[in-house]
Amino acid sequence: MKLDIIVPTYNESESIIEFLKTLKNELKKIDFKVIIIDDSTDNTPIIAKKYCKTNNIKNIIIHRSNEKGKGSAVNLGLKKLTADYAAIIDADMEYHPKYLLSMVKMLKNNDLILSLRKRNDPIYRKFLGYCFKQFVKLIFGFNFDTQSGLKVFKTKFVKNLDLKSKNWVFDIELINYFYKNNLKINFYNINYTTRKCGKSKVKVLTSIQMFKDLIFLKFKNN
Ligand SMILES: Nc1nc2c(ncn2[C@@H]2O[C@H](COP(=O)(O)OP(=O)(O)OP(=O)(O)O)[C@@H](O)[C@H]2O)c(=O)[nH]1
Ligand SMILES: [Mg+2]
Repeated sequence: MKLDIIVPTYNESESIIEFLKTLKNELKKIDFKVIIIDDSTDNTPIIAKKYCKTNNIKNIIIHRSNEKGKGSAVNLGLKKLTADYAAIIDADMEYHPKYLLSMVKMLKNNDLILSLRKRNDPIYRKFLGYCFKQFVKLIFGFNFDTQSGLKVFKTKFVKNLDLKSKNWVFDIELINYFYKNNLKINFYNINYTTRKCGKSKVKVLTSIQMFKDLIFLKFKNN
C-alpha cells in the first residue's frame, strides 16, 4: 500500500523533526512519501530535507517564498499526489501520526475519512469555534468537526479538484467536493493534543476572515 502525506508548514522548525520521526516510526510497514508545502520564513524546509535524507524518508519539499495560506499549500500538495491513498496532516503534532494507518484501512469501504477531535481551546477560540460550526451547519449542512487537520482520502477522486480557498476554509471546500460527488465520507475519533511548541498561525482576525471566506465559498465558488 502506498500513501502520500501532504504536510503544510509555516515556521514549524521547532516541531518538524519530532513530527517526521514519529511519522517514520508509525508507518514502518508501509511505503509512504511526505509532500511538504512550506511557506516558512525560518529554516523548516532545510531541517525537513536534511532529516528526510538521513532517515530515508521519501519526500517532496516545496518552499514557496511569495505565497501563503494553508489552503493554497494543500492545493499544491494535491497536484503532487501519485499514490492511491493520500493524507493531509498538520506538522505541529496536534494530530498524532499513529492514527494514519487505521484511517487508511477504512478507505477500503470509504472515500474520505475525517478525524473528529475534542478540542481543549482557550475560551475565546471555543466560542468562535462554536459559532463557526453553527454557521457551517447552517450554510453547508455539515454537522461535524470540519476543521480537524487530519484527513485521508482516495487520490483518484481529487484529480480534478482545484481548491479555490487559499486559507482556512479549504477543509469545507474539500469535504463539500466529496459530498457533492456522492462519495462516501466516514469519521474516526481521535485524541487531540494542543500544540506543545512553535506558534499558532491562527489569530482572532482569522475567525472573522473565515466567516467571510465561507460565504464566498458558498455563494461565489459553488
Ligand atoms: N504552507 C503553509 N502552511 C501553513 C500556513 N499556515 C499554517 N500552516 C500550517 O498548517 C498547519 C496548521 O496550522 P496551525 O497554526 O497549527 O493551526 P491550528 O492547528 O488551527 O491552530 P493551533 O491549534 O493554534 O495550532 C501547521 O502545520 C502549519 O504550519 C501557511 O500559510 N502556509
Ligand atoms: Mg495547530
